[in-house]
Amino acid sequence: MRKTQLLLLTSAVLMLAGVALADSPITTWLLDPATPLAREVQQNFWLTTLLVLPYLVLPQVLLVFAIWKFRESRGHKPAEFHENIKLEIVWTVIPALTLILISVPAYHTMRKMDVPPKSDLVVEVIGHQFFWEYRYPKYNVGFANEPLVVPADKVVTLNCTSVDVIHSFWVPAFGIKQDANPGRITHTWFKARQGKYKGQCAELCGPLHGEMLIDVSVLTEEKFDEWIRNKIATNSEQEKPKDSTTVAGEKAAWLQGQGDKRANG
Ligand SMILES: [Cu+2]
Repeated sequence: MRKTQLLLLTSAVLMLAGVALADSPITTWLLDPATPLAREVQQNFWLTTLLVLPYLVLPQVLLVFAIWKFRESRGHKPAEFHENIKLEIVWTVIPALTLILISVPAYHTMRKMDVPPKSDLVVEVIGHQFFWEYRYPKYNVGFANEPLVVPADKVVTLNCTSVDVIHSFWVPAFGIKQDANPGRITHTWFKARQGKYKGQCAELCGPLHGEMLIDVSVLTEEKFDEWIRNKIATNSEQEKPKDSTTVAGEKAAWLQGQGDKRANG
């Protein structure tokens, strides 16, 4: 018994250490949301959890109580009754009211997500099998398979689309997850504080879906200006920006390299 407890404790400690040491894990949105929208998502999460918790606890308590209170010996004749209209109305109406309570703030948040406020920067996000391409129409800059770079505390609107299948742009710390559909443009937005954030494609889009990661660098305004100046300069130095076929080829080669590394240990 002692040994099992020790083993359980050790694995729990190791797991916590793993979480703490991991390079900015994708799951921090719940503890540390990076945008006002993500904070609302977090508040909705806790409100929902709190409101539905009684429905988990109460039946379990009643079940254990009934097992203990109404236990009888073998051969006992069971009671024969069914239906209780009043009780059934009560246990339908109360959960329905709970759902309404949950839905009000949830709809409020979803409306905010759906309607981008006046944006400071618009970025076009284009999904490819299996990487993301970003274009900044205001600066005439575009690139693929590199981190998305945006200024901090500014409203950034993303216009999402895809050239092949359905992808989904998901950055949990920003509280956003938006489908990128071929032939359609969808919108999402965020206003993030400075930092580096991770995300990934959230729509199964093919064999390398799991490698379709997202990195977002949120820089101070000065740093962003510097970055965009550099980007404009290098973009015009090149004869023409890489087209997506080149990037797809590079990505395939890179993935092949990763696979070789793994295979060779
Ligand atoms: Cu994808």
